[in-house]
Amino acid sequence: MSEEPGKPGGGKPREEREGGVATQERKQVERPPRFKVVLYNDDYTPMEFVVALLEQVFRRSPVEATQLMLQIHRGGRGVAGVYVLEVAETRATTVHRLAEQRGYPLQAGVEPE
Ligand code: TYC
Repeated sequence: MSEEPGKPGGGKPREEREGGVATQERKQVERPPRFKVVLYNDDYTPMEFVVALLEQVFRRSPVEATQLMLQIHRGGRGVAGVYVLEVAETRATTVHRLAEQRGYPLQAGVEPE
């Protein structure tokens, strides 16, 4: 007997098609994909501003924030934090908003982990 997949109400119930309880159990243990918020170096944003931003937006300690800022300053880019997509995008947007308010060209991007 055929299953008629396109027909509403036809075929097997969703739970059965997708493997029932097994699907739900697998979903519970799967980690959602994570995304890096990457900060880029530039020649104009003050070091103190980047350190303060890493402390306040990315919850880094003063020592961590200073070390990370220097790493970005020397290496061109660095990972400020790793989050689920919505949080990563919100933090990158916050970086742009705070930098723009002060007239700094600081750039942040979001990329898959
Ligand atoms: N290069 C900047 C300076 O010398 C400091 C800086 C560090 C800027 C990190 C951006 O993501 C950055 N003032």
